[in-house]
Amino acid sequence: MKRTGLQMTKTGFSFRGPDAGVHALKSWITPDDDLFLVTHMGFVEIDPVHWYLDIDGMVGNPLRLRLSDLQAMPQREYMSFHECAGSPLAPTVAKRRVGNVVWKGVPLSTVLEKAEIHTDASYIWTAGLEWGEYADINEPYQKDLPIDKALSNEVLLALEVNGRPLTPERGGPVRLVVPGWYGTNSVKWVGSLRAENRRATGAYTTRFYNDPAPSGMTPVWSVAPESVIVSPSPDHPLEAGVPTKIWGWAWGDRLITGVEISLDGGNLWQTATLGPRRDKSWQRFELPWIPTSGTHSLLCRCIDELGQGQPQSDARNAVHSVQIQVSDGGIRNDQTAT
Ligand SMILES: Nc1nc2c(c(=O)[nH]1)N[C@H]1C(S)=C(S)[C@@H](COP(=O)(O)O)O[C@H]1N2
Ligand SMILES: [Mo]
Repeated sequence: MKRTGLQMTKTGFSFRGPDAGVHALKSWITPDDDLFLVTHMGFVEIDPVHWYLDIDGMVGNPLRLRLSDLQAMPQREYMSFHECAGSPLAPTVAKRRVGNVVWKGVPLSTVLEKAEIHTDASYIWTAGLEWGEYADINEPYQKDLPIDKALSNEVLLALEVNGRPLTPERGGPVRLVVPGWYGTNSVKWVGSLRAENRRATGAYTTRFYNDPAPSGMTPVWSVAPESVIVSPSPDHPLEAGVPTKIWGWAWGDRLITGVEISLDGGNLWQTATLGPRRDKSWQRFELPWIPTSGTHSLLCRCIDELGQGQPQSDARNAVHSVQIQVSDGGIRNDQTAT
């Protein structure tokens, strides 16, 4: 049964992101205009007055919370990178849909405690309120979280991003946010939570967003270490002999402890300077560079505190490379002199 106050404004899969890709991501906090948007079935607009969240399943105290109920609860802010895992139909293609934002909302744990979840509940199932088709299926966007992650203090029922209420396209009035995990887990337009003792049964957890692993399938949850070169970008001309720097962002569920840059397509690697992390934000890296003329293939790769790195290719977090043309300073000067 559909709720009242809901309207699909666009149907079908949709992706929006900056034209310049990762080269647009110049600021520490990504403004909404540069932050990618993804939806599988379309965008839904929800009248905030009609929105509510049902919490049931293995709970002692089933709840229905309205927006005003959530707004009256203590909220917290949490800074986190936000990254899409890419298409579930092509999971080894690196899409680099990423940003870094400050979410604000009610910790999911607060609501789960109020609902008195049973001690033997091991998963929280969540579902979005939109409807429609994706691939060849027609079912709600249902995801799940193991109870440990669901109760961790960074998982939020978010009402705001970067100091503003969530827009309808961003999943407003309320979305789930699961910092450190791929975007697919952060259910937009969230309308229900269920405590269960097994994994969710919908296509978005059983068929999509599972990676093949030696032990069977692994859910697409924790974000693997990844890094991108923001600058220089291919369309920004550089001049030989003029000092510049190579810089970008590195992130992952775990703290990034090292970034290396190659100037020669991956033969030799140099250690970049790496900045701090706040909450689960991305981290800035940079390396000074005095380019020589010609074409250069710049690469970056990172490693996290567990020693995990990035595959060279065929992975959503494969090593990022940028081809840069460097003009001969002398010729350039002659030209400008005429
Ligand atoms: N209800 C709902 N939530 C959803 C999705 C969706 O299609 N429906 N897409 C997921 C995916 S794959 C990603 S990457 C993020 C994107 O969030 P954003 O559009 O705010 O960047 O939302 C996730 N939450
Ligand atoms: Mo995604």
